[in-house]
Amino acid sequence: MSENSFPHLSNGNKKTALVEGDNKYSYGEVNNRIDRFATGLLNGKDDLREERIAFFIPASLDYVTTMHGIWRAGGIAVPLNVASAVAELDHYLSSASVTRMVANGDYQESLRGLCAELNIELVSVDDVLADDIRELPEIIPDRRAMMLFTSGTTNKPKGVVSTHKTINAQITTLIDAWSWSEEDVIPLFLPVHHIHGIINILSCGLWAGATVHLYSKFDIPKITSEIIDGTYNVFMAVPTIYVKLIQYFDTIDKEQVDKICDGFRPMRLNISGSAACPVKLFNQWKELTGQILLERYGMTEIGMGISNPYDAERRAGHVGQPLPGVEAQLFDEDDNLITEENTPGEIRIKGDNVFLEYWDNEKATIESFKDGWFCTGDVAVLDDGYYRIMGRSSIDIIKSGGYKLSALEIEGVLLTHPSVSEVAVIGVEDETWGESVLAFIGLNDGAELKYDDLKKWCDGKMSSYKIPKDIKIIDALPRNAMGKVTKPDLKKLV
Ligand code: MLC
Ligand code: AMP
Repeated sequence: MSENSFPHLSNGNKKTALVEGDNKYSYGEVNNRIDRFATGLLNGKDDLREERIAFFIPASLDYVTTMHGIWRAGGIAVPLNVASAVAELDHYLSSASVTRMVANGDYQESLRGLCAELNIELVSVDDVLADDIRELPEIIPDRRAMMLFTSGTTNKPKGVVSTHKTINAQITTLIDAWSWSEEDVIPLFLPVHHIHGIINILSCGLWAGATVHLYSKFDIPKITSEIIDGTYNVFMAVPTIYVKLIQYFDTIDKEQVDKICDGFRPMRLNISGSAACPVKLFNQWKELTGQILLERYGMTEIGMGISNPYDAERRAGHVGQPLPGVEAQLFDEDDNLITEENTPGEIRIKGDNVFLEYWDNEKATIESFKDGWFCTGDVAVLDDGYYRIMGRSSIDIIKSGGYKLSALEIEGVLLTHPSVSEVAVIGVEDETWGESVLAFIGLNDGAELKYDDLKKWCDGKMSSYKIPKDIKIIDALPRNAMGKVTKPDLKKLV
């Protein structure tokens, strides 16, 4: 695609694209601003030639301007988590060789020291916006477009690079499968450094000509008051959000709960994804709102892969069937294709939706593909025609609140605490978060460690959702004959 193929982003289109607080912006206005931003970024050059430009901006008009401006000018957009700790940012910026950073106001101030240290030019959106628009480069679909950081089975997060073609495929399959249209109005309150917020909500919304309401965080009172007013007809969230809404209902009076549920009832679609939606939650939501949640399965490297149908049975505890244009198959540990039902295997994916590479990490890229299939590390069965996710092949990957966390990354940080001699991190089942982080810690001789002190110490070293929710002090970690910590044995201690 040429980036400009978002069909509704065109001059003169008066339809409202974005709502941010009391402000509304039409597709035409947004389009013009993107062109001005792209022109400013180019600053006389003909093409950014895949320069990595990071931005530290919550969901907003400025976020959209920056993302699309980078795309149109031929750069690689690197959206960052505005809740990141400085130590995490250092890794993202260095490993992506970022040369420019876009941030406004207080966010900009918080980055000044780090950007100076890394020799990164720090600019605001207003600094970049040009007064007029110059010719922009022609972008061929195979060009790199975006890099998102994902935690995996390695210590530090890897940069997942997608091309314009990847992004196009990820968006258009959902436009059709979920019947997006110009009539749609959706709130975006998920973080905008992950595909759930970026692709499924923001990009699909803008591609379809819908209206996207932008929130910098999940603000329950504000969002539910719009729901009561009937503002939205589509709602997409991680399971934790549905849990938090139900928990909120326990804190307000019944009349108010009924009003909110009546606001959800007429919506055309409620979606859950990014982590398993428990059957209990699926049923509770149906009971409360009449909505049959559409659960789907995706991953940073593939966008959405498997989805329950829009027009047919949405089955609790199942993620559905491969989306149009996506091939999905299960393979056993010897790489044999599994064709029969109810036999667990790793989900492997092929299609234009699959990412190009891990940035500057050929080894990891090669290792994550087998015979052209991307190996997700998720284990599933086919159950009466629908995929059901069983879990992950790696115990070191934790899904908490919809965030994918690496146990190894968290262990790496905790090990630098002066009292800690050894540590093993696992995910434990949690009703609110899906899984929560638990750290087993061995202490140095004579050392003591209180949870609250450790929590405080972790501040600034990792994002808050990575900080263990609990710790257990242990004399010695269980190890096998090779000296490797046996995490399944730790799980038994919980
Ligand atoms: C936050 N807290 C946690 C936590 N996250 N505690 C345990 N486990 C977690 N995971 C704690 C904080 O430390 C803080 O504690 C308190 O909760 C409030 O923090 P918060 O950040 O204000 O929480 P809240 O706004 O309620 O966040 C919940 C959430 C958020 C669900 C809105 O986690 C979220 O946006 N998740 C979505 C992530 C996402 O988009 N994933 C998609 C990835 S893409 P204290 O003590 O300081 O008060 C992908 C592919 C696909 O997965 O298929 O989509
Ligand atoms: P991320 O790397 O953050 O994109 O997270 C992708 C991972 O989220 C997948 O590999 C799965 O483990 C998990 N995931 C996404 N959707 C679902 C779902 N519906 N059910 C279970 N796990 C899911």
